[in-house]
Amino acid sequence: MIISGYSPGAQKLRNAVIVLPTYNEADNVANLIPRIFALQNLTEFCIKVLVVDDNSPDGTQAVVEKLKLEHEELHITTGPKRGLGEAYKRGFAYAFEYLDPELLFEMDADCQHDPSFIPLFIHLTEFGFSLIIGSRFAPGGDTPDFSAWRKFISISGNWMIRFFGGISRIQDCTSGYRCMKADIVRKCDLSGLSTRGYSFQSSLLFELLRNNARVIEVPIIFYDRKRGMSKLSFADQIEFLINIARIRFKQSKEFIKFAIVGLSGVIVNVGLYYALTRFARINEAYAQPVAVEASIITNFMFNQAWTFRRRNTANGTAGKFLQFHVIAGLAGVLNYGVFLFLLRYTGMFDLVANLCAIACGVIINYSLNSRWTWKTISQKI
Ligand SMILES: Nc1nc2c(ncn2[C@@H]2O[C@H](COP(=O)(O)OP(=O)(O)OP(=O)(O)O)[C@@H](O)[C@H]2O)c(=O)[nH]1
Ligand SMILES: [Mg+2]
Repeated sequence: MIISGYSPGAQKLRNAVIVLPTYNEADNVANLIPRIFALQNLTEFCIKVLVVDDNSPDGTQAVVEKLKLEHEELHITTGPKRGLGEAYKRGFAYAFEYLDPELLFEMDADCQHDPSFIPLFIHLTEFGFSLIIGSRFAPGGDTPDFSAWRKFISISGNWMIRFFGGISRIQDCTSGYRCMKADIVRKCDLSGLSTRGYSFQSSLLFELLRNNARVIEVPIIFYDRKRGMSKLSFADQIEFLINIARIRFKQSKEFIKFAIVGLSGVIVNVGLYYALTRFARINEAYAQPVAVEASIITNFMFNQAWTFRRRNTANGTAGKFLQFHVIAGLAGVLNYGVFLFLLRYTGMFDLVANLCAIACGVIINYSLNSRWTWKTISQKI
């Protein structure tokens, strides 16, 4: 495919790094790498290929070293075998340090991913997409060589991750053919992601979405490998299932913490109000705002030190403190509005209406604080 608007020969300042993890892929890399570099003139990006090899005993490294003599943009990093996820983490870290990527590709080295999609994926990033997925399950995509059993495993696994993980809009969550804007990958916290193949891919997808990746799926046909052996094991499939539960929990963990902190705020609020009015004999009109402010302060401190402690955020503490107050005010108004509405227009029992209003307040409070006050900027790999 030729993408228009680019004149070959122009100096290329932007890099697209294709990260190819390899374990015993000597025959495949000899075939694939020249096919990737043949696309160099079809895009305004400089295509760089980074092989991440785990000391393959079949001589993959020797093949790559030989190819390097012909392709100056071919790079290799080697290390011990710790699974596909670890290989990708190592590859991304290497690319960030030495290759100055604007785009990062994930791609299997076994020729199951057709490299001719690379220029199209790159082109799509110019339209604001930050994650392009080569999708086997989007309309037009297919896995014609899969056995009935593998098709079942693959489709049901994908279905589970889509629906339990709350990302039903993505049709292929475990595809290993992706193009990502490097800026968004930099923001992801990769350190805690699984080490194995499928679970790494789905966990990375969640991290990318959490960092507001704009996604498009491009249908691909995924044929069986022609050379070499698959590394997909039964253990990979088990870990994939366990990982779905982990992702579900991770998705709700911060929210649960936020709700617990909110509850502690209620205790602070009521306790302080009681102490001020009963023991210090302070007028209710003064005691109430003091109690509210005290609970906002303790809530802020706990959220900062516990709920969102892993987040690497853009704002300083003073800014966050201010934003937290603004949101508390907004949530308070919403809470009151919902309460009045339910009471007046639905005839709901007042205590139930109050509970519903509190639930709405907590959700809006969490959503705004998560997206604004503790908005993530960049997390170290
Ligand atoms: N560096 C490294 N690469 C790996 C590791 N495991 C798999 N790979 C590579 O990751 C890519 C995908 O692995 P495959 O075993 O082909 O997995 P798959 O394509 O999902 O499964 P099949 O369709 O059965 O081939 C290939 O390029 C492998 O060589 C690993 O532990 N370390
Ligand atoms: Mg494969």
